[in-house]
Amino acid sequence: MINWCSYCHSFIGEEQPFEVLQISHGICPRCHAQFEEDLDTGVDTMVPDEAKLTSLRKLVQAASDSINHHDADMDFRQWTNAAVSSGIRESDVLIGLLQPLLAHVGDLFARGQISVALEHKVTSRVEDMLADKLADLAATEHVDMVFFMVGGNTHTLGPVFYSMAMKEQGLRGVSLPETTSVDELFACLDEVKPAAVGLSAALPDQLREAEVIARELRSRYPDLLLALGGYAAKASATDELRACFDFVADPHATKESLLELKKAIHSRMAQA
Ligand code: B12
Ligand SMILES: [Zn+2]
Repeated sequence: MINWCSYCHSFIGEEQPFEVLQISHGICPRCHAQFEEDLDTGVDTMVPDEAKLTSLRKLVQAASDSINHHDADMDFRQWTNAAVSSGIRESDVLIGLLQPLLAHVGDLFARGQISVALEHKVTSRVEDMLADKLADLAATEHVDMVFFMVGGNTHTLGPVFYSMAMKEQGLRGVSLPETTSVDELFACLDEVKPAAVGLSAALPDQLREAEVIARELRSRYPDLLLALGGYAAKASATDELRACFDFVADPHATKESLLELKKAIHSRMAQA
């Protein structure tokens, strides 16, 4: 289930059962604070926008219908623009609509309900849509976090989505290509000197490799903030692995994890 705020229509987070691609409505922390203030003042300023709720549901329905009907020709750019023009923040569209949609596609494929061709077509349509955003992300000089794809992890959309959400928080993330070696990562860190490095792992083997890289990073760059993320990061990480990192992102709670990361990066910068 995907939880959205009924009042301001921002994405709150994913909740169990994660595999159900449906909108559930709650209240975000900011609107909750306003709600409490209204109780104190006796003036009710909070009005849920039914039309927006309906349009959000329609967007999710249109995407899931097209996938369930084995139609890979969906125009994600138009779909994203429709959501943004209805007042939804772009990073919310990505992590609150597209990410659960891609997970749904992965589940359908794992259950044998869609072909690998359809899965790949949907993914490449999302990649195409993000091509212009990547150019946009590359436009700033300063880098807060360098993403490294562990063990050739090809799930490159993850760090791109995350970097777009970081951008809205005033942080800049840059991903290295999945073919980058560990030595090239070190060379990049020496040159760019970011506050943080983020290892992205989607598969269990990649997690094991992440642990080895994290130990090496810790001894070479003791001041660098070490982050771990990706599909496998939260659910399959052992305590021993987590202890090698300063921060482990939860793929179902990107928004919360991002605020935590922002705090960690800022405190690291203040110490430097
Ligand atoms: C699209 C996709 C692919 C595409 C990726 C294209 C691309 N350019 O990204 C392709 C086709 C290449 C692919 C390949 C494979 N895939 Co795949 N893939 C998916 C799918 C359907 C969606 C992934 C996605 O893009 N999600 C959207 C993004 C935004 O989410 P995300 O990656 O989790 O990233 C978010 C967070 O995790 C976080 N994040 C990510 N990295 C980092 C790093 C840091 C530091 C931080 C802070 C945060 C962070 O930021 C993002 C924003 O919230 C998933 C299904 C699923 N449930 O996720 C399967 C899935 C991940 N794939 C899977 C598998 C098995 C594979 C293959 C092994 C298949 C094969 N046999 O070849 C290969 C792996 C190749 C490799 N060496 O890595 C499995 C993994 C199961 C497991 N853990 O063991 C899944 C879960 C499918 C399934 N249900 O079986 N895949
Ligand atoms: Zn709200």
